[in-house]
Amino acid sequence: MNQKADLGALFGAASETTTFLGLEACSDLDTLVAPIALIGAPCGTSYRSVGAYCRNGPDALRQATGSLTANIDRHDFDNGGAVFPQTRLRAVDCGNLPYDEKDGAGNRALIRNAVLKVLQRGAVPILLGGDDSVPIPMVEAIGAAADGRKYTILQIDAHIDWREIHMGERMGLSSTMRRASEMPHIERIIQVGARGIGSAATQDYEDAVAWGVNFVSACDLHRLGVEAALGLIPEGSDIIICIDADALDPSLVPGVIGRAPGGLSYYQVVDLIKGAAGRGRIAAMDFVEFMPERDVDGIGALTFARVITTALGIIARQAK
Ligand SMILES: [Mn+2]
Repeated sequence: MNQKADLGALFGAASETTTFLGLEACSDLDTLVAPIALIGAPCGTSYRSVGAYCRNGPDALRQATGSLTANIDRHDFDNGGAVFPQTRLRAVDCGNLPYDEKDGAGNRALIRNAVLKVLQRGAVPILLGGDDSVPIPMVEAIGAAADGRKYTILQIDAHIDWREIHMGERMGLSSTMRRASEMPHIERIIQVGARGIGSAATQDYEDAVAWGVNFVSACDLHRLGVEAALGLIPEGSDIIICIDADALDPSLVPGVIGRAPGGLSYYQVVDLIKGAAGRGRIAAMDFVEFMPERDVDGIGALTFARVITTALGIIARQAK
């Protein structure tokens, strides 16, 4: 039996939470009133060989915030004040979308419709994956709501996700940035953190460069700092930030299917999000590829949930 003392109990929190940070739940997107809406998307378009391997990601990330639910209004040094500086700026948690592992098209429609509703209600959608296929319908929904607006994608990921097709599937997690590049409302893509060997061939990388992607590899980021990436974001941009958990070093987030040494630190990721918000407006974010079954004693859930918490505070501050 585990007799370890629990931080939540020390803070006066219940050890279980059904929503991220114990935030208010919103079960009906048609009545959503909040500046930020979290949506769990356990499955998008999975490859048959591995299935919906991140389906437990959203709930594990919520559970990782259990110890903080009683002190969400305390000073958060990573946000320079309470996570949400005013009660009206609090995010709501819309729970998980239903899914059918064998019905990628159906899952994509559910994700697209949910994100579109959030945007129509004037909130910033925060998608919790699921694998890295779930941003494709999210980015599509932003296009449907774009009204002529153009967007910059800041992708933070160990892998570039530029395969045309993989295992017979065009809408899977290895093709996310190539599919985004084909959407007319995407005018710029900045990809940060690539390293090691992924599913991409050299030709895929060259296709991305030919499209106009700016790459800041993990190696370059460590050598040059986050400004190397932030300097590529024009002032006043509308920004979609796509974060794959494997962008972070596997010593910080072991709970991923493709651990890649040489990854980013917590503060490098935070400084990228803060820096992006300082240059433009964050329109949407996704946090994908967290796989609790591969985590080590909850360390990755803690770190990734902390990145999400900090991001919520950054977005709440731009909603003022
Ligand atoms: Mn990815």
